[in-house]
Amino acid sequence: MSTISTQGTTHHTELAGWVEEVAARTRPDRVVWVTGTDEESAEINALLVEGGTFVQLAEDKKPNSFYCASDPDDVARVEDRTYICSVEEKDAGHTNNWMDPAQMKATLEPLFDGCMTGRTMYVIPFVMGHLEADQPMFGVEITDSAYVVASMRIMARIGTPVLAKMEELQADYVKGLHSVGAPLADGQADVPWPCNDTKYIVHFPEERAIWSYGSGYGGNALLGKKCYALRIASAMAHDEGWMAEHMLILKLTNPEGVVHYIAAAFPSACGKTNLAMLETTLPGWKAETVGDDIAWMRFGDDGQLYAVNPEFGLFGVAPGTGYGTNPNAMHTIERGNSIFTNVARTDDGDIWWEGMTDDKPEHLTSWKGKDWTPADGEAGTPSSHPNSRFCTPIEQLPTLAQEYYEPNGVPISAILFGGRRKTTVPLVTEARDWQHGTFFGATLSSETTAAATGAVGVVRRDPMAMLPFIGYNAGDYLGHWLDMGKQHDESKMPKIYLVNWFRRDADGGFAWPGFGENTRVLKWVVDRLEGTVGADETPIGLTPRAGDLDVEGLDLTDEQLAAALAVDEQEWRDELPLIREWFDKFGDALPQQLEDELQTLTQRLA
Ligand code: GTP
Ligand code: SPV
Ligand code: MN
Repeated sequence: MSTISTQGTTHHTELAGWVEEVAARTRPDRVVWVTGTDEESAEINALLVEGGTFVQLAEDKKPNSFYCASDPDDVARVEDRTYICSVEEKDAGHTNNWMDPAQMKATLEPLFDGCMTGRTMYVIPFVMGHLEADQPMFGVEITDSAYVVASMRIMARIGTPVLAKMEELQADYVKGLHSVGAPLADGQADVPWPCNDTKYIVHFPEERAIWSYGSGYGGNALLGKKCYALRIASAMAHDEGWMAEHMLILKLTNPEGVVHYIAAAFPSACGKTNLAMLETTLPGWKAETVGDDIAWMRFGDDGQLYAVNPEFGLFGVAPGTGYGTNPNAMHTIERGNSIFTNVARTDDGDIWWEGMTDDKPEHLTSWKGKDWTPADGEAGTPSSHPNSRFCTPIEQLPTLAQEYYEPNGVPISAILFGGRRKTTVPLVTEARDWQHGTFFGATLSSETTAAATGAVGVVRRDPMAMLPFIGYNAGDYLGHWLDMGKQHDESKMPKIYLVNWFRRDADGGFAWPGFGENTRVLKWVVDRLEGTVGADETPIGLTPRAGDLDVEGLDLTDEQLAAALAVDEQEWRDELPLIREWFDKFGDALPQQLEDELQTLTQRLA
């Protein structure tokens, strides 16, 4: 007998009404209330296999794990189709697409009319963060994609226990409505990855609601992640005095046993997951993971900033993840229970992607379903899409810190901002104070990656790595960062650093080995927090003194080290007009303190 329940209902009156209203509009064949049990999950995975969406991997390779290929036109977040529909246009200002909410709904309602015909409508109650939190952060995603159900079960805490708590509290929740936008006529056969050429990823921040149409992919469709935990939550955080940030959370213990929790904001596909599960390369140093993508941070009664990871799974960039670069991610997926999207398949029922192993398999089936050999790779056709992803339970991570389970989170002592810059930005720079650190974040820049559709490798400003995720006015967002420092005891605020693992040397290679060797940069940060090392004053901030960055045992020439660490004043003078141009976008909305910081930087470089 099926454990998939079409008989579900809820004692949460308002939710019952919303589900009914959505079903009346979208007209699915059946409605399923997702319970989150193992039996239900097995049935949904079996349905996905039967429908050709999933291919089950060999049990002895990756138990209970599935391969999936998306439509080739539905492989990443679609930033140009993503909207913040605040009531007032100014409240979405400077960086977001905006449309009047009534006009947007008038545009979307005809698309949603009957859009689930021939399909099952799933109702997924979920909570971001802990169900035991003082104020659990509930959401409900309604979706017509079984792939989304399978992925949401990994990425968030879902199902019956969540719904029970929502009912008990008659709780407020974020409403997430998602459709792939591919209704099926009577007798029409489905395709493995239904989606629509027309895509809309729409947020109504005042209503705390999300409407997503036309895409089945990750950040477009798993509405708990970027749509709720960053865009909607950042708007909540602005109203309520906390922070929702695109940050990993790392627990670092030094050889003396002193623990520091470090958060880091890097744009998409710029190294958060890797740093979050780093294998230290210095004796006696231990790194553990609290989060790899999103941090919700609130002030504790002691005046310190505490961070929780609201997610339950990892949705990581596959290519470049391997035993050499990120063994902990590899051990996590080996335990199974994972979904791999747009990677390649081996002939023996496993998966592979560029960078997983040094040796390339002799034959693969590429993410496009074609025969693939290393010769294709050499000719420039990778086996896996550059934004292919593994989706895996965070509890399988061998380095998961016990504090992941702490509902109030961990006190953050340092925040790193970083991006991909071939030039200009040195390996590590410390901000003089919170305001200067906010300037680091506000001017953060990075070369674009495959995590979003559009050109790759173009330098753009990405404030706090949140450019695609700020759910309100970006000038107000920068002001909120400054306020967080002003309203609290600066001595208890995290120290802020700017880092760059991606600078190139004269030969065009990476100047810094990165990955595990980033331990050395973290050690310098911790030494600074502990007050055991000094720093050089430069025009851009405080940098390591010769000898303070531990490079013992590193295979690095003096030239390479200098290339990684140097503050090149001419490069920074060239950067000034770019920062000016970025700040000019904000007009009067740019906080004066950031204008002051730009003046200070300009004078220091004169
Ligand atoms: P999202 O999940 O999109 O937010 O990405 P992320 O910030 O978590 O990035 P991730 O850690 O998945 O890394 C993205 C890519 O950068 C991968 O291909 C990594 O191999 C590569 N990468 C990560 N850290 C380093 C590093 O220290 N040096 C170099 N050269 N590459 C790195
Ligand atoms: C990102 O792009 O920052 C991701 C992947 O973490 S997605 O969930 O698609 O947003
Ligand atoms: Mn991310």
